[in-house]
Amino acid sequence: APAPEDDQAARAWLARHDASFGHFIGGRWQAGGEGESFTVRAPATGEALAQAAQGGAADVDAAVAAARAAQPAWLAAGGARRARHLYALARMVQRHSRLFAVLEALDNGKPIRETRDLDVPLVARHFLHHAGWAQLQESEFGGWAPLGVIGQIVPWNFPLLMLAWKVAPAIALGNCVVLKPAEYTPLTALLFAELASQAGLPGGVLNVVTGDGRTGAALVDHPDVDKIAFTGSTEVGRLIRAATAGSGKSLTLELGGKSPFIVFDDADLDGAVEGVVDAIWFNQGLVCCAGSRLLVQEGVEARFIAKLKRRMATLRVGPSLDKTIDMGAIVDPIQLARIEALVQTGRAEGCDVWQPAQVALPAGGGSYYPPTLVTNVAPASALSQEEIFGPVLTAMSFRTPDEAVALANNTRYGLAASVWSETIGRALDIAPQLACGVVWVNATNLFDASVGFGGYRESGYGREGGREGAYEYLKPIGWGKGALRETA
Ligand code: TXE
Repeated sequence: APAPEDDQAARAWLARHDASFGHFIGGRWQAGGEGESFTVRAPATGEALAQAAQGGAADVDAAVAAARAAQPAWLAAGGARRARHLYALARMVQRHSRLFAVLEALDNGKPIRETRDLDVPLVARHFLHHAGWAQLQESEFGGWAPLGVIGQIVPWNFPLLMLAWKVAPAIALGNCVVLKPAEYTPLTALLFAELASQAGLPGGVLNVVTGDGRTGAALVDHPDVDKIAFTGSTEVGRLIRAATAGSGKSLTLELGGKSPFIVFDDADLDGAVEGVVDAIWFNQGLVCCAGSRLLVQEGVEARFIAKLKRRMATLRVGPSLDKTIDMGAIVDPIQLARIEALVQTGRAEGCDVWQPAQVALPAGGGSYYPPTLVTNVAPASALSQEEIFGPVLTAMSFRTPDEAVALANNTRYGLAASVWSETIGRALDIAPQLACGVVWVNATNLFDASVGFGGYRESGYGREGGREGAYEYLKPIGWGKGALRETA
């Protein structure tokens, strides 16, 4: 077997900090005010990687104050100078890409191939893209001002990439940020903040406070935060919406999904099988827009399912630093238990659950779940309706395009969809009938910093990326107020 990816640099970084981290506030490390901490583990083995500080109200307050203090000068620096900082951040990520990729794989459990080839390059791309918007801010958004101090709460499935999606547009347009990474995966955000500071980002522009939902709630409730941008579960999104109602804070929510993957009888079936692999077994299915509901046209259903099962049997599940694996570990035993419980519910409801006998799970203390196909699922059943957030695909068939649309839209979510057909007219006819923010045709899980991403219905609202995403961090300048310097 090939040697696993070398993790020496990541281990050295952890050792340099004695595997113990405070918050990164105002351009420097600060011990957590209340002394409480939590253990960060490697999902691949269960090994303890580090202790991180459980942020309390005082830590959040210090971070918000640092962001507030830094914001006038950051805005006054102007778009061209901010662009230079964002270019420097992109170059910093590229220069340390291996360290970021290894640390992310260790902390999250996802395959190193994915962090190396997708997460980290996309992070750099986000800073490069938004450097462009900073450069154009005065000409393109002349009537708009930044919001001020932004609280950003991100999940554990793409820790560093979600940082980039949120931090890049916010700071490009003259805001300052307090970011709270997810408690399972705080390490790459801390590394990013430290290296950003070394790359010349002024203190207070980006502050990182670690901790669990209590820390997130303190950030949401802080009176001097102008906007909350959240990615995570629909349940927590609902709490945050209630908590910010009437507060005057802006809010964007990127929440769960149950995205359909629709295969017509004239699709390139082999291509569509590879599409399914990318849709639901990429990142172990821990993807908000995962194509978790397969809808296949009746005439090709049996053939397609047979091909899919053959392909599933070749998937390799293993530890994140093994370069040959297709799927890594589930981020935490709690999330693994959630997946197991939902599949168990499916069994109890009479669904057929299939897992390839050929796929072995690594022994030891890691959290693993095999690629799973569920058939014989009723449209109203839990497995059809609930976000499983794991490597579990449910499959159903349809007869007509109208039936495909009805099944696809039969969910409380509305994030993404994927349509497979060799008849482009048919695909383009279906796409606008799907109630979701993104539709891919003969493709899936494609992201770019220039394209607004976000959902409808219980998948949340607001867009991230591109021009639409930029407006989420701006407000129209009131009558009689000065130009971009209004909030300074
Ligand atoms: O998410 P949470 P969890 C879904 C997925 C998963 C389920 C639960 O279905 O099974 O959510 O995962 C912070 N105020 N997704 O419990 O709790 C938390 O600390 C403010 C979909 O891990 O939503 C973390 O930083 N913040 C998803 C972030 O919210 C709070 C990605 C997300 O965690 C908070 C993750 C509170 N009251 C899970 N409570 C996606 N759409 O990509 C928690 N947090």
